[in-house]
Amino acid sequence: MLFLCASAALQYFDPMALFSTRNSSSVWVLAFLGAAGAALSAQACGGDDGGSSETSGTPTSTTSSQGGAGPSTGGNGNTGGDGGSTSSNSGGGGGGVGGGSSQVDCGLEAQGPVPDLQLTPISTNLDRPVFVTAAPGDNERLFVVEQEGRVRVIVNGVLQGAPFIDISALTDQPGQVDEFGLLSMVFHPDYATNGRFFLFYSDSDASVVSEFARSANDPNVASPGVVQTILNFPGAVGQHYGAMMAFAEDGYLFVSSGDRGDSSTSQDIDDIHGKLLRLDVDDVDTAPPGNLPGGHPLVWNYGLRNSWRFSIDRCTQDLYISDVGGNWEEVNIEPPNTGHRNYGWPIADQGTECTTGTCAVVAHNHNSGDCSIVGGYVYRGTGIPNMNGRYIYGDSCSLRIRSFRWGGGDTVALEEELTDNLNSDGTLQYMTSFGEDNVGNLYVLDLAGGLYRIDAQQ
Ligand SMILES: [Ca+2]
Repeated sequence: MLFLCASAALQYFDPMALFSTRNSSSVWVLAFLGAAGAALSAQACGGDDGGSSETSGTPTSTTSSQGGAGPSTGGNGNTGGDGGSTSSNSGGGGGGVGGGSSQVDCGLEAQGPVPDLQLTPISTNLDRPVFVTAAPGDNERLFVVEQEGRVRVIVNGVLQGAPFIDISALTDQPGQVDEFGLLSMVFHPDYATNGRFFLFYSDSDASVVSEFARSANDPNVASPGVVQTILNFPGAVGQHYGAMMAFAEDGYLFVSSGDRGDSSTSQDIDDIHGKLLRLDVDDVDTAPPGNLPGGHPLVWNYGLRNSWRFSIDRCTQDLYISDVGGNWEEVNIEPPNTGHRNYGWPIADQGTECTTGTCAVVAHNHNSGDCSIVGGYVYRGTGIPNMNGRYIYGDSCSLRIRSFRWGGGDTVALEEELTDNLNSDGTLQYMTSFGEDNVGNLYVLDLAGGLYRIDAQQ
C-alpha cells in the first residue's frame, strides 16, 4: 500500500513470484522492503514521475447509488521512476480530529526537547494494519483497519478476536506490496448517538467510500451491509489511491484522492484524482458551499500526488497534508477555510522551494533515504508536554519519525527528529500510519502487525 516505493520495487523484482511463493509469510517480503528502503529511494523511488500516457479517466461521480464507477482504463504508462506512493494522514476524524478538542488541553505548548520516549506495544497480532482511530465519546476502544478488509477492535488494550466489521468480500485482496484494499476509516462526529461510520476501500474498478452502521446493541460489532455509497470513482491503477478521510469542525468530510498513477490528473480541476475533496455525507449529491469553483464540484485543493494521510489539528483546525512525491516527501499546511490551493504536482516536485502553486512547509528529498511520507498528527496529549503542538510524522522507507511545530506561513520551529529516541527504525519493518485517540495519544502502525503508542519513558 502503501507505498510508492513498494510499487517501484515491482519494477525490479517480480512481485507475483513473491506472492505465489511466499504468500503466507509477510515477514520475508517486509524485511526486504525495510532493508532495501534506502536503495529503493535512490533507485526506484527517485526520479520524477514522468507522467503517464493514459488519458485521465472519466471524472468522477459522487453518487448515492452503487455503480457508476467506470473501470480504470488499462495500465498506466509509468516508466520506471515513479516513486511513490501513498501517503497521507488519517484523520482521525473520529478520534478527535474532526472537532473534538474537548478532551485535550489546547493551552499546552512545547517549550523544549522531548524527554526519553518509547514505542509501547499495544498489539503485535494484527494483520496488515494500515490505520487506527477512536470513536468520538468512546475512550475504551481503538479501531484498527486491516488492509484485507477487516476492522479490529481493541477494548481497554485487549484485541478482540471477532472483527468489528469484515468487508473483505467487497474489496481487493492485496498482495505483499500492494497499495489497495481497505485503506481508512472515519467515524461520524455524532457516532456516539447515530452509529454512523465510513470506510475507504478499493475494488478492481473503483475507489469507494461507503457508510456503514454500528450494531444497535453491541459496540464491538457493525453490520457489513453498505448503508449508502458516499463516493465511487474510477480507481487507481495499482498505486496512488489517496484514501484518507477526516471530518472538519463544520461537519464536512475531507477525502484525499491520489493521482491513480497518472500525474496528468492532478492539475486538471475537472478530474477527481490527485485532489483533496470536501463533501457532505448528509447530501452526497450536492457539493458543500465553498469548494473550488470552476472544476469538479468536490475539489478543495488540487496538485496533489498521493496524500495517503492528512490530519486536522484538533485545537487550531489547521490542515496538515502530507504528499508522497517523485523526489520530495512533503508536508503541506493550510489554516482552516483557506483551501483552493494548488500544491504543484506534477509541475513542481520541488519541496519547499517550488515555482508553482503553494510550496511544502517541510520536505525531505529522496536522496536522504526517505521515499514515502506517512503523515501524522499534531500532538495534543498530556503525557508528553514538550511534544504538545508539534506535528509528528514519518516515512515508510527510512522508518524515521520526525517532529516540528508550525510557525505559520513557511516557518517552523522546534524541528526534532525522534527516530533514535523512539528506536523506530529498530522496531518497525514498514510504517503504514499514525493514529490518534480521544485524549491525544499518538500511535504508529507497522504493516508487519504491530500497533505502538508513543509514550514518555516512565
Ligand atoms: Ca507539492
